[in-house]
Amino acid sequence: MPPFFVPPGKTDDARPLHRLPFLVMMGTLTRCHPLEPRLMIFRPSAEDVLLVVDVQNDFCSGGALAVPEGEAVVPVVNALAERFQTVILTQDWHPAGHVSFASRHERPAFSTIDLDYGTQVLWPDHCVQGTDGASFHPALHVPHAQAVVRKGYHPEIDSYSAFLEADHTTPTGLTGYLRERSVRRVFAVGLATDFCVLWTALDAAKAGFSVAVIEDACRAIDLDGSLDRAWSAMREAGVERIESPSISG
Ligand code: VGL
Ligand code: ZN
Repeated sequence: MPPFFVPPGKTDDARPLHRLPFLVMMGTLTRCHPLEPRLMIFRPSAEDVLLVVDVQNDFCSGGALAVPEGEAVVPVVNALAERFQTVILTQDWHPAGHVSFASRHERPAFSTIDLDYGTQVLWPDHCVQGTDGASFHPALHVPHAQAVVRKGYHPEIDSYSAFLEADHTTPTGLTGYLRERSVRRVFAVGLATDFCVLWTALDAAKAGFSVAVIEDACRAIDLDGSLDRAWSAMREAGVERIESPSISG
């Protein structure tokens, strides 16, 4: 590998190609914000995907499993999406009587039970296939979104993650889809930070993608400290925590 930098006293005129990798890096990777030098700026390219997690009516005000301020992510996500060529939406998509519904077990909502695949939080019935609650928020405006990944449709398995169901084995197909499209970086946004965004970001990192979660484009449920635990787990997994001004247009 030839050196990128020319020793003092020499000119690199004779070897202009040596500068190419550096210029390529400047063009497609990161640089610093001009006013805030420590803020990394990401310029989305064809290798980046904006993954919009579960921006659905049931997770917004008035919905069956309303996330506090859930709808506040909508304008932030809309603006971010304009900066990405590749946008994928996910949709929580449960059959009636789903195993994650408290009503199925005659137990209180937000209690937990042990299932074959581990501990399951029991939720109010939400995002039932084909209902208004399962529809995207009406103000979500991402006409160029290229795929919708539905998850949680197996009656006996939940799926917070857009990559792997809660049994940690059943794939949704998203890993293969992104790899075939040569995606290398995943920017995750949406609802809820401490459940579906969390598990999606962790599984994306495990699958070998570089992952960032854009915090101001997410809102959390925050059940018994779950939000703090979520950020710790993401930090340990190497997931970047960034804010939407870090994405350049
Ligand atoms: C979610 C709880 C149950 C989420 C989905 O989108 O974070 N949370 N189902
Ligand atoms: Zn769900």
